[in-house]
Amino acid sequence: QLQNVGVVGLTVMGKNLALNIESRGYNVSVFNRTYERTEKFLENEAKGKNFVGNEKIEDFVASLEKPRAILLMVKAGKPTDATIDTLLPHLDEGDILIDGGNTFYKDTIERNEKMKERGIHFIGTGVSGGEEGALNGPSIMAGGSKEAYEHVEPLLKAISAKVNEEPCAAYTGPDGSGHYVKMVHNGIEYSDMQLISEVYFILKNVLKMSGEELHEVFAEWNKGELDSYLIEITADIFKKEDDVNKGTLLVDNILDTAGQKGTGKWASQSALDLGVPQSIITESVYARFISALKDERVKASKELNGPEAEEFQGSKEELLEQLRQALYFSKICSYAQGFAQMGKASEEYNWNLDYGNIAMIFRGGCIIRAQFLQKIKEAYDREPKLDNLLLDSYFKNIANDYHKSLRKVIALAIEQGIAVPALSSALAYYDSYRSERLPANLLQAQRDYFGAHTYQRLDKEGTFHTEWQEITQKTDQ
Ligand code: NBP
Repeated sequence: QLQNVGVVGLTVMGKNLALNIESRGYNVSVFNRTYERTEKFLENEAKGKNFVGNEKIEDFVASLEKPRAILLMVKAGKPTDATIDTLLPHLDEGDILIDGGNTFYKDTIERNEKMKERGIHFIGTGVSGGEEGALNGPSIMAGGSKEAYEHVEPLLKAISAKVNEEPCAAYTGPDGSGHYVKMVHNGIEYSDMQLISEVYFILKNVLKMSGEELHEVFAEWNKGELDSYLIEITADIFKKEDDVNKGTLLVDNILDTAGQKGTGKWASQSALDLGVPQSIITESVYARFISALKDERVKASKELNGPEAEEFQGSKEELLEQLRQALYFSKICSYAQGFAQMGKASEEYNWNLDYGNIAMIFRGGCIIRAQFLQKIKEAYDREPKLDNLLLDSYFKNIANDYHKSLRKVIALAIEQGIAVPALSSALAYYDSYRSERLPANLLQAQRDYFGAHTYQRLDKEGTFHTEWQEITQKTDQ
């Protein structure tokens, strides 16, 4: 009997996705470069289920019904190329390769081209939700051949997360679009986490909140506009006691040095390439970098002064509400940047991304899942060509009200010497975006002065250059 689907790569993600697929009624054939991994899988998690394991790649390919649908869950980069190279000689025209790894979108664009020449369909798929999501329902962002997508759509929808019974899996557009959307998702995940962490630090250091109080604040916030997975797990984290230092919280004993796998950085790099402002994600990446300078920071903390920490004199209730509003509004600014970035990429690569649909697939399974994604969907339903989320009626109302809280929170943090890079960059973005005039006129004058880069004028068409030195010399005389 031929198997319905093939899965290559049996570490955490591949194993869990394979189990997820099988649990939806598919027969699954599996392959892993190192055969012991396959054997272990078959002896343990897969025992008694509809799996077939293969030691040789040719047997694996031959075990699949045609057109073959093969999900690759191997390390991104060279391992993905190596896996494709071993598969290729055994594949037939019309077979479908789905790369579910965290692949750089430009690699997906290239592989898509190469596979097209060979008559193989290639689908670059963002899969979000980590280990748990892979097993029970991830968010799936598939880019590539539309025809092939339609063939595997029932499978991808079946294994994906569901929100109100709607699957969080969709076709994003051609070639690298799925992996691009996943990359921006990961960038947004960085900024969501950084914004929450900055607010936590104010709660802890200004309001001197205990773990129990922190838990209550986040649990309460999770019932309203901020309702999301990340706020929910943050509330949980403040309940976890430490097993080593009894009577303390685990979070207080964790080294304040953040790790990363690089996808947030990719999102920033792409924004720089496209020339779109992506300051909140970028500041969040930098915040991780500076956190990693722990030894230097410990030294510097003994050398460099900040303001004297003053006891907070204001109303705790008021500050709590300001922090909630600041967090929600900054989050909106971050999504406004993320969606604007996808808009620019869509133009650049002709992807024709559907932003409302993307918001819908982010609603379940993935790390940034949140109630407010429904609001983004509604915004794009109202105006599919929306320039910026902040201009939508719902988001505009929030912005026009909550920006005041964000200012108060940032001012407080500055007074107390607490770094809030992501919150600050959200406000700087907002204030820049809503400014009819910016000081770039002076920049243009400077550029024209030292480099004859020319400038345009407000009052007439054309390109101008001024001999600035002559003018200043004349004025000096
Ligand atoms: P890893 O990213 O650790 O990849 C391990 C797999 O890659 C193993 O099957 C390994 O085979 C195979 N592999 C390597 Br390494 N080099 C190879 C090569 N040269 N040729 C063939 N196979 C090779 O596993 P993971 O954490 O399960 O993630 C799988 C993919 O899913 C990655 O792209 C990851 O970025 C992505 N992803 C991960 C998460 C997450 O939360 N972990 C979430 C979403 C997406 P071996 O057993 O023979 O060494």
